Amino acid sequence: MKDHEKYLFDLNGYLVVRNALTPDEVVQLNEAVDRRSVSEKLESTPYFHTGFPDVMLGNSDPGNGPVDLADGSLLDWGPEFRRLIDLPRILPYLEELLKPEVRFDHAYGVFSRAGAASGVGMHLHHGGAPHDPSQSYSYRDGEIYNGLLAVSYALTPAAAGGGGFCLVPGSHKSNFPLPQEVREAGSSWPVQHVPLEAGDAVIFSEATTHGTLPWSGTTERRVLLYKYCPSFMQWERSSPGAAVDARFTPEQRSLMISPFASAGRRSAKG
Ligand SMILES: O=C(O)CCC(=O)C(=O)O
Repeated sequence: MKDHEKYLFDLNGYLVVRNALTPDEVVQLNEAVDRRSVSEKLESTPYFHTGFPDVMLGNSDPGNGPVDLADGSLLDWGPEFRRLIDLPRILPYLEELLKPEVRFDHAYGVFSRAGAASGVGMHLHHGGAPHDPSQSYSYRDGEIYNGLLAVSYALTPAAAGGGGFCLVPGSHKSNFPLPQEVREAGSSWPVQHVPLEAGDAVIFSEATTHGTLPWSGTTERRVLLYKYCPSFMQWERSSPGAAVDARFTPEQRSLMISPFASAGRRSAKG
């Protein structure tokens, strides 16, 4: 992680990594998403989250935001999805931002129908206050520390003004709870939309107030979220959400083992 990237992450609570996925990886992931009949499902449910451990299933009311659809774990959808656990382009960022070591926690997908079909987005959530150690941000003795950290991969472009991921820059360090005026700000300051090309990734602290603006893009919105913890912590009850077996490389398995505090002992090879 370069010094200017550390500066920006510390300042804003997020960082955009352009071309985190190669064009080939974007094509393969989109084909794999097609095989899960996502476009067909979007005909009846214009905005949904899926691929997470079933225990995360919550919302069934489209008026409240994304509907949660059960379709098994994203990690069981194919090798294309398992490969993202330790993507070489992203892993160095995780190693810098999660101490003492990186632990993969869970993953899921976010999908919206093309056009102005989804009238709602996902409300702004989280922030520096009230303090929640499981999704917190701090800086001490020259090092950055995070609780839950997210990597969001765009499989389709998100043009400026077309909706999608948004956040309040700097809110990972806010000392006051999210005011109602900001919650209702839509895409106005201080809420910032994050335009992306397919293949870009957004790395963000879960302590940064974030949400989703209603989608009016001309393509489907396809986003994959991979979430990580410091190695002593588990965030999601059924983490990592899939059997940790020979489908995963030893390096991936070492990121997926149960949380514990002592550092330097997370190799799944031995
Ligand atoms: O739609 C997005 O990119 C963000 C989704 C989100 O904030 C969440 O799943 O908690």
